[in-house]
Amino acid sequence: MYIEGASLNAPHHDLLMFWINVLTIGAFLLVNAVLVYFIIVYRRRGPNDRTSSIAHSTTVEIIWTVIPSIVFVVLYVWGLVGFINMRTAPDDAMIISVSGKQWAWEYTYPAELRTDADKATLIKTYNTLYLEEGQAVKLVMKSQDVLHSFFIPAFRVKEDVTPNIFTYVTFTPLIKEGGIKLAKAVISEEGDKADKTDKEHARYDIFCTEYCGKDHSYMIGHAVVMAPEDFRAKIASIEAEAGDISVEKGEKIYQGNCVSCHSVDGSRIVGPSFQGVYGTNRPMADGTSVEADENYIRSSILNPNEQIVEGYPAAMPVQNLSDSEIQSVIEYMKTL
Ligand code: HEC
Ligand SMILES: [Cu+2]
Repeated sequence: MYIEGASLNAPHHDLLMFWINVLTIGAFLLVNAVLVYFIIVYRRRGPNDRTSSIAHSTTVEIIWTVIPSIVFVVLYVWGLVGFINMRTAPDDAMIISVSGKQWAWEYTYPAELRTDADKATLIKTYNTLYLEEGQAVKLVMKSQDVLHSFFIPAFRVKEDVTPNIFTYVTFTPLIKEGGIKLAKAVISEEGDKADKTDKEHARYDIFCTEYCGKDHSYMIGHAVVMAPEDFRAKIASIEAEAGDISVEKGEKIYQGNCVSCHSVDGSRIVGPSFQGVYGTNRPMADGTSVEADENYIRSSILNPNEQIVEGYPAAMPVQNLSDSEIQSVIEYMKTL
């Protein structure tokens, strides 16, 4: 009935939820059965059938006060234990910073994971959150703009993400069958676009679950849980990638993500050609003009609909590229 739980706390939540369902459905059926029974047995049988005036029954009142009270106290204590577990991060929890914005999630991993301690490379990913199996994590979260809410159903965690206040969730992720299936399904569907290394790993959905504007429904991501050695290797490759800025890398990204809409030979496709754009003045749809420098290209990639080039539709989807990828695209555009 539920998505399979994939964190250490999940079984506790699921069992409690199961019994709350059993009790509420049971109480509903009991109350309605008694209601129907009374309607039939005590129906008005004629014009002179008067209700006897019973004002009070101590026995009945004690029964219907004491029994539900015991049930509620049990549920309360049971829930409290789960809540305390859910809010207490173990001392060795890995702290990952989460930043929500319209409409993406950004994750920054702890500096201790760096293999090259001399360089201050930030290890960041967008939308995909990489986690180590069995390692407790604490996600410290904030929003760059409006109210969002971070939700990973499989881990049974959910918390609002607000501007100005840090909030957190903590859990210990596990590799479960449901997650492995999800990872495999994606690999076969998206063919070679999917990350082949995900094969042996579990992948779970992440949602923004607070309506946060036009593209709220696209604010989805994935948590990929990996065996410890694979996790280290993945983080090391993200670190290496983050330090790598080059024209060749920019050209590769262009071929992979932009070529369907932008040419490099001056011809018009869906969007303007990249040829000769860098450093020139670009006419905007609102009549102003903007110099195509690094900032302009960066914001064109991250917020495509903020500045629209004159004569073109606002048809460019948001490109979730990392900082080094954007830098590489800029270096590539300089060569055109
Ligand atoms: C689905 C089509 C589409 C894709 C894919 C796309 N773009 Fe665009 N892009 C457009 C359109 C349409 C415009 C013009 C309207 C606007 O300014 O948003 C544009 C405008 C731009 C501009 C401003 C160009 C100028 O002439 O001033 C830049 C820079 C840009 N895109 C970069 C990229 C990069 C980099 C990628 C790939 C990572 C990319 N785009 C992928 C459609 C696309
Ligand atoms: Cu959101």
